Amino acid sequence: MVLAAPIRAVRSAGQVVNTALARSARSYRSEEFASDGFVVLPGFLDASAASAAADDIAPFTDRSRRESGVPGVLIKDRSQRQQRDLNVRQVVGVVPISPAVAELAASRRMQDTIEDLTGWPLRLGRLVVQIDWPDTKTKRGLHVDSHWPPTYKAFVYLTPVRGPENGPFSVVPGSHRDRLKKLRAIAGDYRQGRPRTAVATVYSLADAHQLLGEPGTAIFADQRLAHAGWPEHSTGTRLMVVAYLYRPR
Ligand SMILES: O=C(O)CCC(=O)C(=O)O
Repeated sequence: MVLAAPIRAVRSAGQVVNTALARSARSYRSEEFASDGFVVLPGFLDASAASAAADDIAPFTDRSRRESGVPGVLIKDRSQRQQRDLNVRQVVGVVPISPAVAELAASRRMQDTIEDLTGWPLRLGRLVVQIDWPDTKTKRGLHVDSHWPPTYKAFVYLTPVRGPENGPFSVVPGSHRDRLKKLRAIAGDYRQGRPRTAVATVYSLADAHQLLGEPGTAIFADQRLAHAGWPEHSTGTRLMVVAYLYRPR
């Protein structure tokens, strides 16, 4: 398509300008969320509901299984489309297979919580359960989900994540507010032909906090944070609900 390249260029320029100007993170209603870009809420989901959800998902942790067998429920292995995160599976559209996740979605608690944190209405997009088998070799490095517009996620651990060996979701606190560093990262990514969401050249895992928790712990995050699954996941299959949250356009 002749117009595709100019349209992409205009979009990228728009992202750069918006990234440079973005101040909105400072105006979140929650001071903690404004300053750190995330909160960890232990016991967000009852331990019994987390355990029921983990049981619902257990049949899908069979690596040889490629089809869910349930209409509308998809099994997506990252290994089928990329060379990193080779031990990550997402089960997409989990409501029909997990009454516990269905109840969480129907409760609107995730939208209410992120709205309380940001002060903005947000809508729930995709709802998946992520299955992470141990991986100490192929984890994706520090990245953002977007530079602009901001996107948000709620993660709810369904299995214990007690240390680096369980592959915790990890973030560089406050990095959602950085603008100059992001512009440096975007420029480097552009020059090197990397995806523009890679930020490992300007942030280090040494600055990242591992977010630990028992089953039922929720993490709400501004996904402009530099983040990654901890790359020394050596023990235990990690299960977590991932809810995508967006500002309506
Ligand atoms: O697996 C993780 O903890 C990282 C997840 C992640 O990078 C994401 O959802 O954007």
